[in-house]
Amino acid sequence: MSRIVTVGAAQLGPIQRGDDRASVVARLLELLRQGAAAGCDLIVFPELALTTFFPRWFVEDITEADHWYETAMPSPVTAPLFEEARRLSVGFCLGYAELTPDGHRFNTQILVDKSGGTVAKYRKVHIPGHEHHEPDRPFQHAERYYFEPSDEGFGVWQAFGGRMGMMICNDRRWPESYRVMGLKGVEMILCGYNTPIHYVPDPSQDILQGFHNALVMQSGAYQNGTWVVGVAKAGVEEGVDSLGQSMIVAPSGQIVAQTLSTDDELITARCDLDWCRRYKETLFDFGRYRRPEVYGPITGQRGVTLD
Ligand code: CDT
Repeated sequence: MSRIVTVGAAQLGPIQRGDDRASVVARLLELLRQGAAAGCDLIVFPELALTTFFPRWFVEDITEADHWYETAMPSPVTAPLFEEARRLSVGFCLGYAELTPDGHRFNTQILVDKSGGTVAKYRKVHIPGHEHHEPDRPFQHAERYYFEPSDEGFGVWQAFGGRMGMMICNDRRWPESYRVMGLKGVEMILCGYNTPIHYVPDPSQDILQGFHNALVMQSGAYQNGTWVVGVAKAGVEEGVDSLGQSMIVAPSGQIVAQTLSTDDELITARCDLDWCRRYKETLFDFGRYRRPEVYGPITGQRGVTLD
């Protein structure tokens, strides 16, 4: 048996502070059309794909940052994406900053089907960086100021002929993200990211950014028998160099496609969702081999305890 989803990882190059939404949507539309021409069922865009990565600046009054957030999706400026998706019969996954009517701020990703309808919304669970202004840093990573962590957790949705999951950037470094979705039978995880090369708290990690990016997604794919599609906003954005290396990873943990540039670039792969069974029904047959009775600390505590 085979169940094929042809997926496109639509990496974006940098979005500068002065770039307006309309110009970014035009770039997304171009990638969407390239993907449709390549026979894609689904195009995955990065985290915060409509704007520059604004948490690199701090504002005293958070409402001064309201213009970076979307209050509706679709909105007049993003509606052409939904309309083009319907016209071309291709789905997409899009990351953006969400400001809810009651004033909550989330780092959000939506999954849209081939008719332009929203299948699901995911709000980022693991929020990295810091909550206060740190003036000595060369740039801020104040995601914890701009976004609250979602308590809704990780969902898996029936779409595109399979079981689709979503996570956002820092979520991909945590095995719990994959495993929660693995326990819901996920077959393809969609993940946008913005990863600065320079890790301010420990610069010795800078040279390892590409290695760590591949390490976490390849192991998450393998250990849960799922496809993983990781998509960067890459390149030098407002002076901050960000990792590219967007990739499509098979349930074996093998990388089947990877970007070569740090610009707008589409890579595609023909993903057979039935390949997931090779791992889910053998080495990682959860029902047969897992031992939840000894995993209690994973959900019972947050930090490390020493006896
Ligand atoms: N966007 C995002 O989550 N980026 C983080 C940066 C590392 S911590 C400042 C990441 O995990 O790639």
